[in-house]
Amino acid sequence: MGVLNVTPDSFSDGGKFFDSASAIEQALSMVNNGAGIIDIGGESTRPGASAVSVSDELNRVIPVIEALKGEIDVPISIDTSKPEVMEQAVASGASIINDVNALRAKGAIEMAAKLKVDVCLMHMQGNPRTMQNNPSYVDVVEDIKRFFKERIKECERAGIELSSITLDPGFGFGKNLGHNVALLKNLSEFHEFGVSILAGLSRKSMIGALLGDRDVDSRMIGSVTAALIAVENGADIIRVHDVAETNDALKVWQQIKNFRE
Ligand code: 7PJ
Repeated sequence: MGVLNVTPDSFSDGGKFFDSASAIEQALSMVNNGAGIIDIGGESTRPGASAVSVSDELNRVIPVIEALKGEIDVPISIDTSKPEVMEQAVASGASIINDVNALRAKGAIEMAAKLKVDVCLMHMQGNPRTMQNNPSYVDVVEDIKRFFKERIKECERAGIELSSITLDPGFGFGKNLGHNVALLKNLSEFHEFGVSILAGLSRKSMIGALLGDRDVDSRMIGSVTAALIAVENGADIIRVHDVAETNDALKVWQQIKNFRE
């Protein structure tokens, strides 16, 4: 899954792809480099980010989805928590809802059920504004499993089938470095729900921390390494900014793994 942020303030590439023309160029390049999904987001969810209105979010993402629709042959996912944005994005050509709020916003679960598209339910403790203020868990893996169990139950009650759900532990969303590392090491545990697992580690602060306070522009190799570990530990989908580099690493890893002497 290649990340396409159409926001002026995303932490890693904010502003770079804000106009539709460059967003389209970036999406095409990610597809050519092997992306199997393009994830479009119009609201930055980085720690401390401010909220975006429905109309601003729509104005950012809809023209890009419309322009991409006929140009790329991979699914488009919409990174949003707002039911109104889900509805218009799907009407414009998106076929996956990627919600960092796991369909907890008012009306979101009903909207996703009505639209009958695949959904990614991500775990977040707190909200983007405050989530990094002392996140705490009894047992991060078990606590998030309990959250997923509850959300899956709610989804099924609303008419969303298990087979259309993907789960994501939400690296960096209300987690300290220890929580993030524990989740990555134990990622395969989330397979107990029998659905796909998505991991988003690309350029996140945990990579910066593991590299000794490395700034966001110099986290590519660290991110590729973490992506590879996620796949080794059972991730089915990885959400990345650096599609070509991640794809190279996965190709080498996979061929060596499958090599028969
Ligand atoms: C994630 C996301 C993630 C899913 C963002 C960033 C911050 N969606 N949207 N998983 N992160 N499913 O790009 O680092 O980790 S926005």
